Amino acid sequence: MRAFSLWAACGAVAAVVMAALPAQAQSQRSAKGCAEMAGKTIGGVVIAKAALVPGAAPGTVQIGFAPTEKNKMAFPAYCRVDGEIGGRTGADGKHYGLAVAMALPADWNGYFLMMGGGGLNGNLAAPLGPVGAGDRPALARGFAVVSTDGGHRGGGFSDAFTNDQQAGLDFGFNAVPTVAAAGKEVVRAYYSRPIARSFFTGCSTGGREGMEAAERYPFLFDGIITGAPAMRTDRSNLALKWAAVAFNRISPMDLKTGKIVPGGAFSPSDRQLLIGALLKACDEQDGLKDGMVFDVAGCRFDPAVLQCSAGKADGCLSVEQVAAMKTAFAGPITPDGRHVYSAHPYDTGMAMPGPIPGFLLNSTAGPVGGGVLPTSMDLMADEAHENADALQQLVDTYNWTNLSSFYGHGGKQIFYHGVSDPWFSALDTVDYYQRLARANGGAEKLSQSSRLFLVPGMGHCAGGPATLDQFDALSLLVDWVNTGKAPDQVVATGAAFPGRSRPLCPFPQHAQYRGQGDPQAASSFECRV
Ligand SMILES: [Ca+2]
Repeated sequence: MRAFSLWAACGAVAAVVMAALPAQAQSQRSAKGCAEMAGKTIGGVVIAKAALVPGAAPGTVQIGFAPTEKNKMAFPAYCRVDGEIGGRTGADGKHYGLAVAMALPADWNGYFLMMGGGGLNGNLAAPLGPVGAGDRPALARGFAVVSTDGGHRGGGFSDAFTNDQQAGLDFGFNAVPTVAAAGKEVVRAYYSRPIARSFFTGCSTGGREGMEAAERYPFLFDGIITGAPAMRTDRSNLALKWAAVAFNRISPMDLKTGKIVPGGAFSPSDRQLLIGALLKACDEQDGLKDGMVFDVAGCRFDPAVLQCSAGKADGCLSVEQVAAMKTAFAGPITPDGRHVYSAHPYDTGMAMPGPIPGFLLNSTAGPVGGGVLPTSMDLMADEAHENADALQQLVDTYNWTNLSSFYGHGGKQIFYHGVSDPWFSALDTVDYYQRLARANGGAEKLSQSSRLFLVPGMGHCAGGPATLDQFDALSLLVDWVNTGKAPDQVVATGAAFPGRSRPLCPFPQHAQYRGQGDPQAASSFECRV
């Protein structure tokens, strides 16, 4: 309550000050103050460029990877700052340093937001703050936003930068505290006002960075959104290889190339058959046949129900196909029965095509795989190899669960994870969340500081043929931090089902149809175990 009062006071003072200034004067002050930052070093950021960006009408700014993904909200005018922290020539002769981009809106809401990265970083994303924000990116709400490339250039999945010690350390952990501290300094210098609240949002590697912030730098942020965290990529990659081996062993050979057909273990009609059988088994368990499976824990689909009585025919699966599925989805298990990674859930996106295909189509040892299609694996040797990787051990956020300092100052964390994520199993995040509960006073107590929302049908961070992947968790997180009111549900919509909304529910609850009411509307559902 004390924190809420303080913020209310700050907001009131800011409102009075801003009301006293004519709008034009504010804008001119921003324009002048913005350009003046170029060439300065603030908080360790060597600022190369600083210029005012005019406001943008809805539908004019690309905010996602696809050119069609445009902003639905107007963006305010803002000061765009570009700079670098610790620029230097690395051990391999290449340039390294933490590139930083900031958006400082003229009409600031008093909040600071740091964006997490993606892949192996190396890309400098526009500082708009779209993750977990639905169709209202943080900048559109007046947040001061910072993004970083994480310390190296290149992007994608090349790990060549790790040959440089500091670049490896920046990726491993140092980018988050360094850029957060520097970004805060720039914000304070620009507005000459204290920061009321600080937030972090990210998915995948950005999700891992959000976990890192909560675990290692508990006082940096007041609220964190963690999507599909890349919390132990060594183990999740072993799970992908494990599945690839199971599927590749039964995949047909391409007679022209003499190579396995990637993703060929299940024909398009087999895949349809599987999705149909999954829906038959699990769709209606949440009270409504709507092509979505909300009762994830209660879904007891077994692909053996599709097994042919003999051989393989249309309309059923071979013994080998059923066995490969069971092996792959169960995850890697050592000869003595130890689970090296969590199982992957059966879900409606498991056979989806696309840039990140569903888990059923996996054929390589990791997200990229380098074109190698493994058909055998020495799990123990591979695991030992990963255990000897010092950078991997530094990067992983899977083990640490003592968040007493983060929770102690009122820190709140929202996790979300697509149930059809083919790279990182949603059940691995469930496992982490359950360990968090054990380490932080039990499930009930944890739910006052951290909640996990599973997103049925969603692949890695977004997308899926039967998902609602648009949801504004950021508003709920801000409310939670400010008022202590925990989010009881997050309403989701999505392109797969126009006109439909559903509640995403805090684990272990799921959305259940009330038995009456508009089947398209979230209000016809309740969250329950
Ligand atoms: Ca359903």
